[in-house]
Amino acid sequence: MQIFRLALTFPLLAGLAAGCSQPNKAGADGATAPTTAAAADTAALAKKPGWWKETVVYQIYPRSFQDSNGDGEGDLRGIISRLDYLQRLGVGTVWLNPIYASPNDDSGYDISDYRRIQPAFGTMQDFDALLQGLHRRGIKLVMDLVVNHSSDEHEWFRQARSSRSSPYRDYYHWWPAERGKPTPRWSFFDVNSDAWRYDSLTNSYYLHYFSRKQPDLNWENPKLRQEIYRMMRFWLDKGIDGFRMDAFQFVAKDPRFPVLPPGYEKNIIRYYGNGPHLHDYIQEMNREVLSKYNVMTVAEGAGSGPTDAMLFVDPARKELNMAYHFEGMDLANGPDGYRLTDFKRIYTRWDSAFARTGWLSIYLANHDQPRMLSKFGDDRPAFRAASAKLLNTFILTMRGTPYCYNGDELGMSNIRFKRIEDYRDMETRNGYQRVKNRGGDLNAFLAQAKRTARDNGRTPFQWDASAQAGFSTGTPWLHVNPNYRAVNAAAQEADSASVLNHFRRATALRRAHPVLVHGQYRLLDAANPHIYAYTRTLGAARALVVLNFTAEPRTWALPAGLTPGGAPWLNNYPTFGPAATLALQPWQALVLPLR
Ligand code: TEU
Repeated sequence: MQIFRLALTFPLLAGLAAGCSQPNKAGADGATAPTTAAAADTAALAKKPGWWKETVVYQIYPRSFQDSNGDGEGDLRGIISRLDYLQRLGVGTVWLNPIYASPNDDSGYDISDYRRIQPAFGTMQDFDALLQGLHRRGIKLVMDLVVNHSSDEHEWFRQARSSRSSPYRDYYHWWPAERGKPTPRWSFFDVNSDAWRYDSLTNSYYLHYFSRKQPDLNWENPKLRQEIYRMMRFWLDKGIDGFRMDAFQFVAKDPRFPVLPPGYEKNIIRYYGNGPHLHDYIQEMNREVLSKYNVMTVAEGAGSGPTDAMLFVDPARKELNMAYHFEGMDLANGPDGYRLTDFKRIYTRWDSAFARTGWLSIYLANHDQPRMLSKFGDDRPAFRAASAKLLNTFILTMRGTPYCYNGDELGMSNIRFKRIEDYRDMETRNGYQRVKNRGGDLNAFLAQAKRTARDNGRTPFQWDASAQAGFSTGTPWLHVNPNYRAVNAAAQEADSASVLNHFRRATALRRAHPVLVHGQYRLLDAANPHIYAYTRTLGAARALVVLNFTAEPRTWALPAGLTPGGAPWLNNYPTFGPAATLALQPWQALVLPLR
């Protein structure tokens, strides 16, 4: 069998990989003008309508990315100091989790002032410098828009709760206590799972789908909607490039709060998503705000299936650009992992539903999830790098806009805290208390948290092998994963075969080949429990992706009619035997041009 060395047979990629590891010259803000091919490409793309289809989104969890002042929390100056790193990833868009003023009950998703920067993150000047630094490098910036709820410390809520006749009263949902107990509503985070909180000041309950400190805004009220549109224009006029719309499918509620059938909470998206007038609100927002800017909009969650999701993004309806679904995420939460055939079925079903129109996001993790590698790959040392590269190959070769969650380009893994005291996330802490209150099995809860808790994905970014992984000179707000000495960006910079450099090759490949962005997707060998194989086709351009989702070597016979047209475009092993039957290494990922 002939062995190809990727660097020898595919000089373009080898050259890109080498270029990637060369730091750019720093300018005044630690910032530079676009100097690399990657930056020139992304800058050109940024001007195109529909740029959001061709971009690669990199999600930054600001609290854990880079601390610049030693207070143990990441901040905007920290991100600014890493702009060259972002540029060399070859990503086109950064999505920032909330950086607005917030008492941080839910890590910034409880906003007390939508137009101010949380002091721990910096100032508005820092924000402007960040936006400028990104734009100088041809990278777009998308912000989180959290308008299903505000913080209970927002001025609107302070006013609203002060009296039943406050002009802000109708900015929120209230149930006067003289009507008796409200009809039950389930809460995601509440210690009693109760979404109604009694407030003695006005003898009323207020609604909070999330925590008690996150009262739900009343979208029925046109004044509230106008406030939100003004706030959106404030950020768009600053020059940001779009919004990721948090929990947006939940904003519309029937204010009569009808009784829901028993067990509704097990199917919460069906009952909380798609409330009355939801699409009227989005169309109004589109008319009054979004249509005036060349921006990207993505709804977090969009109904319970592809048909509902399409309503958000069918261009004819003039609503949003793309949806992201939870179905892929809901796999693999149990102790037994997931079946690859289910994974393939879900991604294939969503792809076919969006084959003619609409657009999807492709992601395997975010700040609400455990680490992609621990959940879908294999984080044992022998397979960590190969499986992380395979998962990144998947994200970057599917149809839809890829989202990479910071750290996944290095193969960061779950921290698996042993004690509840180590968790910072209120969801986990309240969940623990809930189980304790009902005398439940706390060990079972902790065992599950090791697999699924959100803090697994929120540990500080692993920059280098120095103290606290180079994240902070102080005490980090959440423990650093002890594996940082082996898994960190600096070590991977130096290794052309690292997960990081593989990621860079994959983003470069996607930029170079429109077939990987727009090409039609076709699943091969659907029943194969070990291999995920698919083709992408755009006119005469064709590519084959073959992913061995197991820790064992496997063989896979090329279906009749598929003939590789040269050396691999991407390969996470140095070996490739071009043959009618591919011999695949554990977690091998191949992208092959087809004749
Ligand atoms: O998440 C909304 C959401 O739908 C939750 O069910 C999410 O799936 C949950 O966090 C999983 O544990 C968004 C944000 O992404 C999340 O970080 C916030 O906590 C939440 O909204 C409230 O703002």
